Amino acid sequence: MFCFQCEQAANGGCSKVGVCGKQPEVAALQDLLVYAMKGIAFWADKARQKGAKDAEIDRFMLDGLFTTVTNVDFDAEEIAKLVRDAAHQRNRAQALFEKVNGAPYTGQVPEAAQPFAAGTTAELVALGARHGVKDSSIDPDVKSVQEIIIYGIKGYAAYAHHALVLGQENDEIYAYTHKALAATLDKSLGLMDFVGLAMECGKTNLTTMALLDKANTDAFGHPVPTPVQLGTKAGKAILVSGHDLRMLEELLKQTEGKGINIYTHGEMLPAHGYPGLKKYSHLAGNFGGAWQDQAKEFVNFPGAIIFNTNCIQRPAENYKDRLFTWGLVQWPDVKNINGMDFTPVIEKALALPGFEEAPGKEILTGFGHNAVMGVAGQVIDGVKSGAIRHFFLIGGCDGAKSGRNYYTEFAENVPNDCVILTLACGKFRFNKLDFGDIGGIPRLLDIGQCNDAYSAIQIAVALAGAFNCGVNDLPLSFILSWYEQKAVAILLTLLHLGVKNIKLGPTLPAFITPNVLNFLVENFNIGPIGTAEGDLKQILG
Ligand code: SF4
Ligand code: SF3
Repeated sequence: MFCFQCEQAANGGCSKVGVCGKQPEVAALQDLLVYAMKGIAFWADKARQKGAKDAEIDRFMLDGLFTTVTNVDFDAEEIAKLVRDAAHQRNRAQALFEKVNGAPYTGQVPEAAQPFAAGTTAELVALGARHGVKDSSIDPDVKSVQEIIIYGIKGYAAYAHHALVLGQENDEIYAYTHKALAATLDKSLGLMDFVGLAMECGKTNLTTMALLDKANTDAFGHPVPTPVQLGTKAGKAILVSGHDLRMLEELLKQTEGKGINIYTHGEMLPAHGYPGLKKYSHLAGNFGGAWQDQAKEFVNFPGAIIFNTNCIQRPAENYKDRLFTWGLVQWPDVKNINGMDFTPVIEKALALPGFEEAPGKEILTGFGHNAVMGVAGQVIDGVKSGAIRHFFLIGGCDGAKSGRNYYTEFAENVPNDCVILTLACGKFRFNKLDFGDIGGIPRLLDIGQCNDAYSAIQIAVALAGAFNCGVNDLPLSFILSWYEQKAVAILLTLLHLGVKNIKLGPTLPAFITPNVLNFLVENFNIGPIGTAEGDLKQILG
């Protein structure tokens, strides 16, 4: 195996077993799934160029790509099933093209787009081992940008999937996905073609985040600033981890009046801000810290636990029997809920002791674009009067590697006349600290999940409009942390929007070659994080 798609990648890439817990056969099957997706895309793109499309194929792409995101699916048999489905969808995509074309394709069909025998899991593992990420026939810089594109697509596939669960789709997303994946099979394309496609990937992720923002806010209303309880309520308990709000809503409905309290974990924290979710009085509070602390913390959760998206880790034996996964998230021997019937989770919670009453600290969430625009006048006046000197967007993923203390130190050292905007799970490094306020505006504004980078962009654009300048001219700095592929998608969006001077950490991606890094530095002045003190000094002068 060889995988270097996430920040945890060991010594430039995991080659024996994943630091995340991914076994070699799972890695081979995921590689084969991505390879098969390229093959489907080859035909689906050609069919689209002639005006034919197929919703089943389009949606299958989201499932297949989201499955390969870090910390989503560790179950070889489940991935093998998807590979078999992919062989079938490939055949359907070719048939779709031939039908609209009125004749078979006469050009050269790359190997990835040819039919393949979807045999036993062992046979698929062997096949997958031949189609890994390493490919010496491709120029390393081209390969680097191709991988950036593929990871960006994987990232927004997750967002598009959440939007689809809420019934919202956008054809632009499918069209770009097919075009870009098909392009990775086209040997006639060069480095700058892929650089263009990478920028378009950022644009497509912006479209996807906007779609998800619309899906979430149409369904649950715009988030409003909301205090979230970190203590516990007396009663049975279920912990929900992940990003999917629709799944949480369904669980809230099915547990109403049953004496079960629902707690959020990790990226579910911003759910408390949505009127359509906070109206449930048994949405009790937030439990634990960021995803990488789950094994240590879940042992102390006396109820059922369910993951609806990344990031699941190898479950410890002391909570595995009360752990569930939902949808595409899979861990071998952990019960998966496929669909919206949460009876097994509810029964498990009822059989467990639950919590005693123990009120705790409260933290604030719910500062989406709508809420922040509501106080835009105050914010603008604050900047004009000098009461607010600078904004820092300190956001992104969290992770287990050392070096992430930088983000805590940075937030702690931001001067009192500056506002911190935060989003995604990186906020758990500092969101329990007291930052106070500036004239009634909290100094720490939790914008939401990683996909709510859309809100951050809306806020930045509105500020730029108010001050009649570009986003790069605002007193605003981006201090980002990355871990998995959604962060790649968001980074591409910021680059697509022309955002410069981003500081990225805790380490730079292993899939970026020195030449590609130079390109990013020259064009966007993107740079690695240094020390919190040094970076603050450099930014604030
Ligand atoms: Fe390693 Fe990350 Fe790939 Fe897991 S997803 S195998 S930790 S690079
Ligand atoms: Fe976190 Fe996995 Fe990336 Fe949604 S939950 S940001 S790491």
